[in-house]
Amino acid sequence: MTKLEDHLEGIINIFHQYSVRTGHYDTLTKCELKKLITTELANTIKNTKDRPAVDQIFRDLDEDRDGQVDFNEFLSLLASVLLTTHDNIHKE
Ligand SMILES: [Ca+2]
Repeated sequence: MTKLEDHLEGIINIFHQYSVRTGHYDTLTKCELKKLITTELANTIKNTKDRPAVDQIFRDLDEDRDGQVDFNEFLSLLASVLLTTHDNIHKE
């Protein structure tokens, strides 16, 4: 596997680590999403102590409004996190 392929698989593995916990094994509940963000993205998404902020992130991601964030919906969070990380690297 190449380095990039390895990273991509790593992202999927982390999503699954949280998605399997409660409810459907392949989607994130709000609680699982919050745990993932506060644990795995602690340096990137800062305002997660703030409950309304997490609620807002969840609402924005849950495009089909089924109360779950699936991997497809999670991709928009990944895209914005990648963009922020890229911007920050150029600022340093
Ligand atoms: Ca959904």
